[in-house]
Amino acid sequence: MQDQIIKILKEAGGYISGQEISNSLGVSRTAVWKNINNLRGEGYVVDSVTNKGYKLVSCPDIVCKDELVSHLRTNLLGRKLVFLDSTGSTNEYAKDLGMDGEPEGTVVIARDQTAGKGRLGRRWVTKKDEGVWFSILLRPKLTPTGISGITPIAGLAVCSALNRLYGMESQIKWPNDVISGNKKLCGILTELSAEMDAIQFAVLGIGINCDTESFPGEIAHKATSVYLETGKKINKSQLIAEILNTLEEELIQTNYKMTPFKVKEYTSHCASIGKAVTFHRGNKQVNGIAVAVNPKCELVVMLNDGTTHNVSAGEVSVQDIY
Ligand code: BT5
Repeated sequence: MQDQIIKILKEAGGYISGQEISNSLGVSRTAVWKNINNLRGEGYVVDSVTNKGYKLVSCPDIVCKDELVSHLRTNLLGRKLVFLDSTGSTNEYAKDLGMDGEPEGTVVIARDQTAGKGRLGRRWVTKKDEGVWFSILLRPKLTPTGISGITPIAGLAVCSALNRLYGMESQIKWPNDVISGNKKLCGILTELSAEMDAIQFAVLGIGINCDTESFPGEIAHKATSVYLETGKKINKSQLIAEILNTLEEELIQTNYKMTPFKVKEYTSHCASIGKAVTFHRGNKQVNGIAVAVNPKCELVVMLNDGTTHNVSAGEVSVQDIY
C-alpha cells in the first residue's frame, strides 16, 4: 500500500487530506497514518498539518522499494525485488538465484558491492549509495546466439531512460559502455548459464554512476556520473524503474530481437563509428576506422589496407574516448 500512497501524494502535488487518501484506497485513516509513518522511516519527508493533511516534501536519496514500485509499469521485470545493503556482486547473487530456480524477472539491487564485476575478469568500482547497481534474472527460451542483442538493447534502454528523465545526451562505446562527455557513465555485464542449444538463464547486470563527484585511481579520468554531467542528484529508484519499464517493452516483448530499427538506433548512438579504433587479432594489434554496426551487432572496421573486419567480442579502443 505504501507505493500507492506515494503515488497519491505525488499526484496531489500539495496537501491532501488523510480522508481523501483513505477513500481512494478503501482503508481506514489510521492505516494511512501508519503507512505514512513507515514511509518516514524509509527516508521520505512528509509534512502533516491539521485541517490540510499530508504533503510529500522529499523522497529518500537511496534506492528503496516503495519508491521504485511506484514508478514501475512492468508485468514481469522487477515484480520480485531483492534489496541488499551490500553484496559481493549483484550478478553473482542473481546467478545463485537462477541456479535455485528463482522466477524470471527477479531483480537484485544492492546499495554497495564489495567485488563488483566487469567483463574479462575486470573490476567494477562502486561507492555505497552513489549509483545504481542491479542485476536482472532472465529465462529466454532461445539459444545463446538468439540473445546477442541483449547488451546493446540494454545500453539503448539506459540511454533513453537518461534522456527521458534528465534530458541527458549519452552515447554507447561499442559494445557495452554508456558514455557521456567521452567518459564512462555505465557498464553492462551479461552472463549466461547455457548449453549449446538452450539457455538456462541469463543475468543482465547494469551499473550507473549517479551522485559520484570524484573517482579513484585508474578510473579518475575515464569515469563520469549523472551528477558530474547534469549537476543533478537524481531519484535512483525512478531511474531503475524507468530502465526496467523500457527493457520490458524493448527486450522482453520483442523477444530479444535486434530489429533493423534497433540496429539503426544503436548505430546512431554508437560513439565508436567514424573514429580511429584499435583492437587485437590474436597477438597482433590492428588499426582501422569503425564504419558500421551490422545486424549481429558486430563492429565493422575498415582496416588500413582497405579490407573490412567484423569484431564480435573483446576490447576495441577508440581515439578520443578514454
Ligand atoms: C563493464 O565491464 O563495464 C561491466 C560493468 C557491470 C557492472 C554491473 S553493476 C551490477 C552488476 N554486478 C556486477 O558485479 N557487475 C554488474 P568492462 O567493460 O570490463 O569495464 C570494466 C572497466 O571499467 C574497469 O576495468 C575500469 O577501467 C572501468 N570502471 C570500473 N568501475 C567503473 C565505474 N564505476 N565507472 C566507470 N568506469 C569504471
